[in-house]
Amino acid sequence: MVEDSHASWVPPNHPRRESLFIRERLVDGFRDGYVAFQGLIAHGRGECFDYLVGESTIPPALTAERVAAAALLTASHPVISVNGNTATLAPRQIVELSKLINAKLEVNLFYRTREREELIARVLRESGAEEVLGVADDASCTIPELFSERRRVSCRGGIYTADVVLVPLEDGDRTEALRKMGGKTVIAIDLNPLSRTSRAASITIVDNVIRAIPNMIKFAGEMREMPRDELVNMVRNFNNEENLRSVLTFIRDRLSELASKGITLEFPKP
Ligand code: PTJ
Repeated sequence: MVEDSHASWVPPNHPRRESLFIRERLVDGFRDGYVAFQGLIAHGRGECFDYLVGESTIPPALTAERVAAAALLTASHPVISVNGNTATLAPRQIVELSKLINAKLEVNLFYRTREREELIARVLRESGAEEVLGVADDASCTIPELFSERRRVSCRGGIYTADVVLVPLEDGDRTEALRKMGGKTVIAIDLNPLSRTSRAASITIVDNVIRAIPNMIKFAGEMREMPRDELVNMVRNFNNEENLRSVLTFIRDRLSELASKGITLEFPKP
């Protein structure tokens, strides 16, 4: 359950209460100046795909979350990239995960402004982060073959030199550019299994950031004492193509079942 300051006006028995809370978080982040206009549109797209998976973590997503935790635990230089939507949806969880896996946090924005960078860094610090990379002049390294503002990254052990990068919820250009750099495992969290991000990542988690990050925290906690070889093998044996096919198959089967069972709500007969 998402705790929220909107609890007073959303009726306790509203059938979409949780979803309304989450939506309000985006609006709050937008009003506070760190969620982009376009972040609101992105959220709507995410909600649509969330309906298709049943607004819960589906088995292939759980597999990807477990493998992602293994990749992060065995990384030499893990980095978590944070944008406006992630900062408003799961700030404390992102910081908790970063501490658990010893990852750096870096602000990286498509719609980059100095004000948004600083506000997101502040949100992360207020959520317990000690260091936040990628703000102002710190973002002075450039990802090759990338022409959006996302190309600007920290040279201080951030995305530029990372061997494993977690990119929750983004547009696909950077994921592709990071893969092209070589030597980087890119973990994406994206509810759209067909997005360029999903198709370009090394490990794609088709799940809502709201659920995926807590799941990864749980897995990282459980797996941190596991032998390193076992974790490395988990990552090696993971096949993203197969996993994405399982996501599509899951959605297809779910829709077929719904179509055969019937989807309208039942009401008392007049
Ligand atoms: O904060 P900035 O400036 O970096 O901008 C962030 C946005 C999200 C606006 C920017 O990266 C963007 O334009 O992204 P797109 O191209 O709209 O892609 C966002 C993807 O995230 C879409 O495939 C959505 O389905 C997906 N998505 C949206 N909300 C969630 C999500 N995936 C997981 N969890 C969500 N809550």
